[in-house]
Amino acid sequence: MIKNFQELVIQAKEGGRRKVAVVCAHDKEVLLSLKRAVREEIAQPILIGKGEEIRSLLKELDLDLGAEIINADTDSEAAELAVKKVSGGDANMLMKGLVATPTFLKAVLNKEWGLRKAPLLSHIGFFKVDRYDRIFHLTDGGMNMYPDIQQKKLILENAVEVAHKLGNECPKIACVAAIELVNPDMQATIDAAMLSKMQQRGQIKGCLIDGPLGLDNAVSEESAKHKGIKSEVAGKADILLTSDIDSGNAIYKTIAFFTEMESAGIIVGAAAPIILTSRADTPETKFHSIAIASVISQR
Ligand code: COD
Repeated sequence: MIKNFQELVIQAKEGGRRKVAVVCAHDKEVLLSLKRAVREEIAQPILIGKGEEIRSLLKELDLDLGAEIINADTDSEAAELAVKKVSGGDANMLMKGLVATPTFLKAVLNKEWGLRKAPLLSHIGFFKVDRYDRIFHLTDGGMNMYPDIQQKKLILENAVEVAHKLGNECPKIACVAAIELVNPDMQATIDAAMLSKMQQRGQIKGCLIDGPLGLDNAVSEESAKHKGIKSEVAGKADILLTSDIDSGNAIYKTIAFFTEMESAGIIVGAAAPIILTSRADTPETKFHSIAIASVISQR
């Protein structure tokens, strides 16, 4: 099981360079992340967007990425060209640059030339914080807004597949809610309990699920013990399922802005891994996301 981002980068390097089609590449942080990915021999970028802006930024940053540059006049055109590069087999992965997330994702979901594969695509954030001994996965704070129980099942199945690809054969999943008891007035607690039962009955395989669990009970054995929770998952969660994009995104950004941590973010369930980080994420986060996408695309 991959325990930290250093191990992840080593595994990404073993797979050799992957072609990354970047949508709206005129972004400093994106180009700096690609600089590192090129230097580590993980990526070969294809930069798509406003050609002149990309060239002048490369010059300003004194970067030679050896990249193909493809001009696109609008963000939608850049997204379409990049997605077609991946669906046509000319690139292995897609990366979001300086473009609005919905514009980017609508191209990914295009019915004719998009990258749909699994029944539902979903976002996973990956975090390594000092106080926790493993990289934990957070889903879905980036794509699906208000998933129902069936969509939550699909989000979990995507997350389980990724955990398996990263060497965790039976990930522990916590369905996070505000409280650890089922309250009929709180839908998140009902969904969490149902997902937990679905795993026990074999309707969701390859993992252990428990919920509802508060975030504290999910990642702290001490907290779980204090509340008298007996669970194989509590305090040891590998994957946190959030009830909706608001809570997922808020947890993602709280960790990113208030803690010392390493992180990454990708969309899974598509025909190829998709690197989707927030505009505010650092070049390091974007680089880790390229590395994780690369490892997943190898497997
Ligand atoms: N996986 C597979 N197919 C999907 C998904 C999905 N996650 N979401 C929608 N579809 C399909 C639908 O079945 C339908 O066939 C078609 O796509 C259009 O569906 P709509 O009309 O519900 O979807 P859109 O195009 O209006 O919106 C899809 C987005 C992913 C763009 C939308 O859900 C969105 O904006 N999500 C939030 C993204 C965001 O702002 N993230 C911010 C954090 S970075």
